[in-house]
Amino acid sequence: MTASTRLSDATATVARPTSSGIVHLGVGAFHRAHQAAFTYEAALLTGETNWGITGFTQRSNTVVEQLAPQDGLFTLVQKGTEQTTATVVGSMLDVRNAAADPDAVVAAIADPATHIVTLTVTEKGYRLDPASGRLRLDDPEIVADLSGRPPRTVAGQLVAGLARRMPGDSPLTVLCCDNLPSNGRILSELVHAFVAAGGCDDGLAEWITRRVTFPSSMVDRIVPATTDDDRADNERRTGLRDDALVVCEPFRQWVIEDDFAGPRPAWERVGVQFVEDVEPWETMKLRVLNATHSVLAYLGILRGHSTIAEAVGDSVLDEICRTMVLRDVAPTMAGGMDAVGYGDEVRSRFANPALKHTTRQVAMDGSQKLGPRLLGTVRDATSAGGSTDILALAVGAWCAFVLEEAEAGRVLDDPLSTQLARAGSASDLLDIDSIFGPDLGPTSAFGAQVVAWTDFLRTDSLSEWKRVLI
Ligand code: CS2
Repeated sequence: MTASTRLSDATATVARPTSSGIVHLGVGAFHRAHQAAFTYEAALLTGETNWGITGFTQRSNTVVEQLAPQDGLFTLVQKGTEQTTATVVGSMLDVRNAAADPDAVVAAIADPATHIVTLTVTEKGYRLDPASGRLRLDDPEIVADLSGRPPRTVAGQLVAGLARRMPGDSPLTVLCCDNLPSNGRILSELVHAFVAAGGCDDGLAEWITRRVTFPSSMVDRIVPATTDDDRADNERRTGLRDDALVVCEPFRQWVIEDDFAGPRPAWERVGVQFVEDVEPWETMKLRVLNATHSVLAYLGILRGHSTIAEAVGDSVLDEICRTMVLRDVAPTMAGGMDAVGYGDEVRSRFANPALKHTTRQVAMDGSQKLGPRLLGTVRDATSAGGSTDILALAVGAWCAFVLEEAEAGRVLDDPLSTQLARAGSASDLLDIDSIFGPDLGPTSAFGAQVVAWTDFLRTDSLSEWKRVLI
């Protein structure tokens, strides 16, 4: 065997499904380490062969180039603090680029053999106004899809696929797996908003209401970007080259609202939880795990830490995160939810040094992440008369990061990068309505706290940081 023999059906003995009951939009590393792995294990247990996945990337061809020559196979490397394990996942049957072949995605959604469409397109992929959670009907790509071109946006693809599916009347479950609050409801509203704006409904909205479900779900697994070192280690170990390899932590969780329009894999047999109302889970994950992650990313970068593990190992930052959950987040949480205990568990997962999850990876797309992770809590805490001080520090950390990146001449990895680069102060940033809404702007009480923290973070020396906690 030569060093460059590639992982594929010809070189690995891996059980494969025979048809795709699932279409997935957004085949990034997270999907492969999460839904694809759960689905593969469930199919292995039951022997059902129709739970293959046909995946679509939305723009980049990289994932297609990585997976297609490997017949969709990829290695999942789970890095624990002490132990690393690796398995090959066989559920991806086909991977295509939706931008290059827009009709393929419409046809796959319409195919009656497809029972479930899952999505991980990231927060920005939905083209929502972050403050209101509504589809941005003035987004140029949405406008272009509405004018009837082959669809390129998620809303356009789903609606075109559903319209083509309607004559066969076969039900469908559309399962959002992105980090958004009430993600099923948001996606359902987005689809209906697109249908209404299209102006030629022909009974589609009514059919969708009757035959299509949008369960909410909470997904969790830390999946850092794969590095060349990860791929080289694997090649040394197995003798096979795997360009599609994915690295993740051992922990994984998936909680789904039990609202399926048709059949689904036996996910409950591999640890997936089905519940009546997923909202308490989603809220806790977003406001504790993802919020802590973002705080560690922005403050971590300001303190010179390149990984999340380094940032949480910095006792000042660890303490800030613990205090944020205890003082500002936990009091807003529904009774029965142990936000403080969950926060402690989360920080010990973040401390896993094997993961090397970079602060810059978590810092990207801040304009889309602040709302679901921090600002909802700010609103709840404010109306209950609770503390928002450390939440303001968290938002101040984002402001300081954005301002310092602009000063250093670096372009932000954020869909609002142009607008953000024009801001000269925290007040300018707080003035962006699509992020902060009309209520959390620079003249609000919260805005004043954010401005004060941003000034502190940009002027005070490292030793002064201890003051933060007093
Ligand atoms: C992270 C998440 O990149 C980010 O913003 O906070 O991707 C996080 O790793 C996952 O939600 C964990 O489930």
